[in-house]
Amino acid sequence: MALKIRVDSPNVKYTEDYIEARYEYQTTSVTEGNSVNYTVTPVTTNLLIRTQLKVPKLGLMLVGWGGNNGTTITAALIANKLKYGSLIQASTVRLGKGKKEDVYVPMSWMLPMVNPDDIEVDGWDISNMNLADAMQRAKVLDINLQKQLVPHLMHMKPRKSIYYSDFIAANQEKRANNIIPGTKFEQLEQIRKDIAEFKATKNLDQVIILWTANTERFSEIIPGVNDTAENLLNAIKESHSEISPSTVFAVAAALEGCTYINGSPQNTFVPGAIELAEKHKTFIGGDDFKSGQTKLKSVLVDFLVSAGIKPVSIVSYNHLGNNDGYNLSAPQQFRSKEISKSNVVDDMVQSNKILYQPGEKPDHCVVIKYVPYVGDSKRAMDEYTSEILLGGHNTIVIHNTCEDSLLASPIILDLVLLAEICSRITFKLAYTKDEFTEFHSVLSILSYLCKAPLVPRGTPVVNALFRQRAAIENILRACLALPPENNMLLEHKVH
Ligand code: NAI
Ligand code: DG6
Repeated sequence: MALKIRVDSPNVKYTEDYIEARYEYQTTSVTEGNSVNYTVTPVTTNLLIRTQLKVPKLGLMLVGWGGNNGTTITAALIANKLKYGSLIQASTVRLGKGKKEDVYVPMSWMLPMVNPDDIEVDGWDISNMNLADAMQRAKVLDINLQKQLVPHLMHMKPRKSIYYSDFIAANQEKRANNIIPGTKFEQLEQIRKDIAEFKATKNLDQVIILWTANTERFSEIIPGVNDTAENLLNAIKESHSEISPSTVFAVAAALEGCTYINGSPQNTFVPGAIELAEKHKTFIGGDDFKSGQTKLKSVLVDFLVSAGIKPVSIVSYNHLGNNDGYNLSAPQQFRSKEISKSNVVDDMVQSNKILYQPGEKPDHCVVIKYVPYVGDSKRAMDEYTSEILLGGHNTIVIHNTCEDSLLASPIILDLVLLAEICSRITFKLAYTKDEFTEFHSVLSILSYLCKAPLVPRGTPVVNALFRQRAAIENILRACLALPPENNMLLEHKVH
């Protein structure tokens, strides 16, 4: 594997199989004191971080393959491969200071990553429409691009999937003509067979499964049913009515040793599903792609609160006319999305106790309306009202129009590439005989790409976008024994 970046440091060792970084991980521990408010202690942990160099042959299985996101990401990957003008993987990170100016490189250069052109795509849908027809139904891509892609997509047909009518909106029923019959256990077994068959036929090293199907209602957490891994497996055997299709997919993924990512807001990862992933040492990530309105919110509220400006009312409307909007026009499915969109400012609000008293929060209202005419071109309107100096008010209004699926598809790709590289990174305490260990099953590093980040039990949720991005950047840097980006630029500030 030809590396794009090579670090010249005694702390980095390159072998044929891996890069090993000796890394001083520095944190700050704070305790409340008596004589002073806080006692602060810098803590250094010496780590060895190993990144395997062999990039696997990767398969991606999308649940909801025939939907707007499913067809758009598949089309984008093919268009990119055939050089039809698609632009993917466009974000860069600052590597360091060059002779004259800062040097920025694509994030994918930091460590050897899967080339999107090499990803094999497959998937399931409750609709049997082939991907070419489904792409045309979605009306997302430019007509000329659609015409070029039809021959490449028409032979792709989604596998049969799992449909329980009360989890997604009743208005989706007419799409459901491609369903695996039988009990929940038989359906689980079929999904497992699909994964194994795809892996064997395409000779893949690894398969990642990603839910980009309709938003489901929340599942009830019932003791004895979905609260532990064992109970969840038994509940599937008994075809318990509260087990959702997305949870059956998550169980299949864990049992097949696959990473599973949830791009929708529902609570697929019931406690039993998380425990199962932990038991099988597989990775899970989610929930709900953070694409437009929420991404901006997690920047804007961070800016306001950290500047000492107090948001007191946040009102977010959007309307859209795609099938996602149609599904979300049903109350229970809207409720899943409302929960996911509403909690995204909590950590920022809690970070400033000068502005907010304990328990105080801004009013936060989320409205979504289905307006068929606008199709995939979602309109998002936000009003942020904040209190400023001497009882004054600052009101910011934003109107954003964008093709929903063109925002979500790159996020799908980033989630997959990042989850894959995480599976090749291991850690151990330096100077010990400990074994190298992997990331926790719950990949909270994916928070940057998710509206309602899933994190390991009892660990902090970070919603602020640039903190989330810095986490990714600095972890990749740590794998090369590079210090975190601190933005101090003292070299330019001191004589
Ligand atoms: P879509 O409605 O166009 O596609 C969903 C597809 O899932 C449909 O083809 C449907 O037939 C299929 N489906 C439903 N239940 C299924 C099941 N049990 N198994 C297999 N297939 C099933 O929706 P779109 O726009 O592609 O969005 C997909 C999901 O991503 C939605 O839940 C949406 O809320 C979520 N999302 C989308 C964002 C965006 O910007 N587009 C951002 C954040 C989340
Ligand atoms: C309407 O809100 C439809 C949703 O699926 C959104 O398009 C999606 O959740 C994106 O939301 P946001 O807030 O990240 O732009």
